[in-house]
Amino acid sequence: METIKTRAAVAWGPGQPLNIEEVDLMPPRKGEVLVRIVATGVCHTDAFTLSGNDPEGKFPAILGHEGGGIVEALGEGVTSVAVGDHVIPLYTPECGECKFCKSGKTNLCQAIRATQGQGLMPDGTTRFFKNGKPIYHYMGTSTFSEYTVIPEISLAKINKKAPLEKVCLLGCGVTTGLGAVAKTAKVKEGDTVAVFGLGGIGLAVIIGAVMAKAGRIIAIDINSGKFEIARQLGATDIVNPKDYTRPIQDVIIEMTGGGVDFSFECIGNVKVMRSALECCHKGWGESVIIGVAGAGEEICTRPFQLVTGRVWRGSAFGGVKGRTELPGYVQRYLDGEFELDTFITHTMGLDDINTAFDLMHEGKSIRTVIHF
Ligand code: NAD
Ligand code: AHE
Ligand code: ZN
Ligand code: ZN
Repeated sequence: METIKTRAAVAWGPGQPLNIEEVDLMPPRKGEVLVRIVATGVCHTDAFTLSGNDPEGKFPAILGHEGGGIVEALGEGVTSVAVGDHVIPLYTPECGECKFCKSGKTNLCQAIRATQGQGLMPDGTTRFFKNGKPIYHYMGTSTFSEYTVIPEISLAKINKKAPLEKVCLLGCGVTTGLGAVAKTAKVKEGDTVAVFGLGGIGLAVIIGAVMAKAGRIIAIDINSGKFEIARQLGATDIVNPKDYTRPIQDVIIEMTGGGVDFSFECIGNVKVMRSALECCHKGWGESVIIGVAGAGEEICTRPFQLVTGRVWRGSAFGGVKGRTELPGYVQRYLDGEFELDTFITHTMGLDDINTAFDLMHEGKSIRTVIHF
């Protein structure tokens, strides 16, 4: 196979708009797969990296990690997917062989984490080039390109009946929220839940909490434009911190007669992470950090908060193992267990992708899906 041309949105530097252009894409090497991306969501993490606040951010790069696509060609030795298969790229791969995969305790496969974090394929090189100069990969996926090369262990093969322009959202946001509730927190019937931040992640947490039959779901955001959807999805209480002068954790503790069983931080704000921990019930409340905070940011609380039984934990991709478990989430969507349409507030072509970032920053979108 020859090097091909692909249309991509290139991030040339932090804080700069993406540039839509043709770049060169080398064929897949051993253990790699060429995928045609049919659609991709735009997640806040893409904006976070583009902003320059991601310690792992490298430029120039092709961002995007919430995609759905079709296998176009196989590199040497690839056996687990075939040309024509429908796939969701995984920023959390699943090799099945590393200490992490074998532990049964985590989804954080580390087989290719080091090179992935450097914007490189597992062999330490890139497949994208412009005028002979390398362009970095992103999160092992680079879905803001019509064609991309992805390691075999970073592909989940899914049911072909699933519409890729919808289930692409299971490549990050929706799975992250659903999994954080079911797999990380293990919310049980009757539990009280607080959700901080009502973007794609927070709304998926609400859906997950409804599926877990949580008794009370408190939705918190500073953008009141998010409340209607949160209610539609099943939030029982709405809180806007701007309506209060006292700390929001105090408000929630009072509302709930002592605090929540579980809270989820879905923003990436370290001050809110503290509130999310401290609104948890003394003795047992657990707070799950999902939001990604910028370089140099640190969380803090009084250790007494933990001494007195609150638990702080984190969740990446909802604790979901991509190759073995994600196809099941796609099937559950097809079976009607949850819907995705509410998330998709905007659709557009790749040429307009900078508008998707603008809409996110203006708080006007939940998810924009880019159709190629
Ligand atoms: P988003 O921008 O769509 O939503 C964020 C929401 O937080 C918005 O509704 C915004 O109004 C609200 N918000 C901002 N500041 C707030 C404050 N001080 N108090 C209350 N609400 C506030 O983002 P998203 O795509 O839903 O992503 C949310 C976060 O989750 C990001 O940090 C993203 O990087 C991270 N993320 C993590 C994972 C993971 O696996 N851990 C996966 C996906 C996304
Ligand atoms: N590069 C950042 C960390 C970014 C981060 O935490 N990413 C999440 C997924 S966000 C998806 O929208 C994740 O899965 N983290 C686990 C991992 O191995 O990256 C930094 O701070 O360096
Ligand atoms: Zn994401
Ligand atoms: Zn592994």
